[in-house]
Amino acid sequence: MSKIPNLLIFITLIKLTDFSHRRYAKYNAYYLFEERKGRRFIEIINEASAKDENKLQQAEWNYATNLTDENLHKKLAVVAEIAERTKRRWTKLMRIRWNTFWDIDLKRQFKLYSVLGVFALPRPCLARYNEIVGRMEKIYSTNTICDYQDNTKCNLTLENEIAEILKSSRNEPELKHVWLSWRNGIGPRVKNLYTEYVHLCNKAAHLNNFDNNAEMWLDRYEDSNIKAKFMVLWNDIKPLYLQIHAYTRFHLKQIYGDVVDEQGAIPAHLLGNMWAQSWENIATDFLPYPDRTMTDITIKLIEQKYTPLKMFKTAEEFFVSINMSAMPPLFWNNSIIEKPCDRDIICHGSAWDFANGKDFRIKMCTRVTEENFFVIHHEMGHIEYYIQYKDQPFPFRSGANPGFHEAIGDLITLSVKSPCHLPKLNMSSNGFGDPEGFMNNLFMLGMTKIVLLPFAYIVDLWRWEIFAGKITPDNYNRRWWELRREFQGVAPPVARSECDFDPVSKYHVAADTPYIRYFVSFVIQFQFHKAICEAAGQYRKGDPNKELYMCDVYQKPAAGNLLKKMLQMGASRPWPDAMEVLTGQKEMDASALMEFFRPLYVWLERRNRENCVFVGW
Ligand code: X8Z
Ligand code: ZN
Repeated sequence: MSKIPNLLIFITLIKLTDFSHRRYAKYNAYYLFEERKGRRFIEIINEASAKDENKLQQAEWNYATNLTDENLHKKLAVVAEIAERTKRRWTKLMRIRWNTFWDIDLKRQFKLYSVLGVFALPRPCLARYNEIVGRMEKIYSTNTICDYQDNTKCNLTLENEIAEILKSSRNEPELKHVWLSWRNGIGPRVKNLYTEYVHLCNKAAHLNNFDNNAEMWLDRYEDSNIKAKFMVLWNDIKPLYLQIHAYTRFHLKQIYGDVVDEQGAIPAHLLGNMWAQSWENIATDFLPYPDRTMTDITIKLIEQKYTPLKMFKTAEEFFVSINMSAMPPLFWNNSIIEKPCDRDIICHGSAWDFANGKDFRIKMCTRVTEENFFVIHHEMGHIEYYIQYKDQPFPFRSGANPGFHEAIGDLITLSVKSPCHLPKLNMSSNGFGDPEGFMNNLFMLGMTKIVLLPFAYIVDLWRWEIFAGKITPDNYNRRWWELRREFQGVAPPVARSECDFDPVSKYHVAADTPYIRYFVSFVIQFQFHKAICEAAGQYRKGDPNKELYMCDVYQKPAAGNLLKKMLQMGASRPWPDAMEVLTGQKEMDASALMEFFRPLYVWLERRNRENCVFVGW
């Protein structure tokens, strides 16, 4: 080849490079300027957004702790005012070309702000949406039922008498009465509101460029394939659930006879819980080793003169023992930990972040029971998360995903409920410290942790289908019971129709709170447990003295220090990065959970085989 064309090409290339370089520099200067502008802008809106969030939380707290129409209207006014301001900020924000920013932290803050959510609704629609949710919450929270024996006594509440009956009664007609009355008091009153609510949620989703509200809810998981991942997790865990289900049905048949079908779905009112989401309350009726009686923690709490405050202090002490935070002074001043008797409040437990770095609260109608003792740990886990990420920029003050937030307190309860910890609280009975006692303990845990999973899955499978228009109001209840049967293997005690509306008898459905977060939490808390136990030297794979279900991280700061590293990140990175900081892996994965319950799985499988129990339904 001749040299001349080569030279020409060379010169042309230099010219081109030179030209594109200059153009690139110009381009660069423009974007750097835009990025600097973005950084200044974000500081301003972070401050304004935190202030607005504080105002919104105040208004929501006032309604949730005193369910009057006046407080609802005040809340609607505050929402309208804040939505206007947020929309104005959003419009400015979207004029900035943040997609090209180099600084990934800054870009992520813009990205998180770019989804307006329900604030995108026009003012009257937003007001109506909030009014509907407020009304549904109130109907749910003020629902009472009549006594089975005495139908003039009609002030039985969920937290008190109803929970107690479901826990201790084995009188099938009474259980059916309670189950039905609770649903009769809510479903028919809420059905039309719910239909309108679905329409408004979808309208908001469309305004945010989502196909429907399910897509908007799932956006928090930042993974377009997340639904498929949930299904994989469920299929990994299902064999264990099937064994628990078969074992439980076999024993319920012995208690209730003909009411229970040997091979069918279990009647939902016999499982010790209003929604059959946790079967722990009936577990003591058929422990793997009935001679090794389980500790009744409720009795121990009462014997040891625990008050709601003492229960909170005990939970706090655990967190502090692993070098996490004590609850700040405002927490003790502002929280509501007992049901006030002079007004209606939402009793379902919740933890609140008032977005100013110092005001964090729990609202809970605490009673001195085992279940409440663990709910306190759960709620305090939320507060620990809030405290750890309080110094992050405002949009990052959130869980890595909603499931992470739900997992923190529960993670601690895995230690508290371990056979090693209960004796430290003076809460173990004789025979607790041997392998048979351990198996009983693991069974009790399975009856809550494994049993919740299919329930948590279908609460949102059902809502996703509704938001996607696959189920219409004339099929709401039918589809609900199809899913209940298919995934949980439970059935209603009497025929249901579309005049009933059973899903809304669950708080989160009435209160517009997504539920798949608990499914996520109940899987990943075992991954977290494995990681902090390893860090604390309390777990070693393959070591029979350091099994996962035995681990207690109490007084092990190494566990808390590792956990804090992840909590402090808040939502600053996509959740797989946060997961990696704590566990070294980027995926949600059921193997830690299956390892934890392995001895129970082996035991149940053998026992069901020996008893020729049919597995499935
Ligand atoms: O709602 C809760 C917490 C408040 S975030 C008490 N939980 C779910 C429920 O009660 O249905 C915790 C576990 C499941
Ligand atoms: Zn929670």
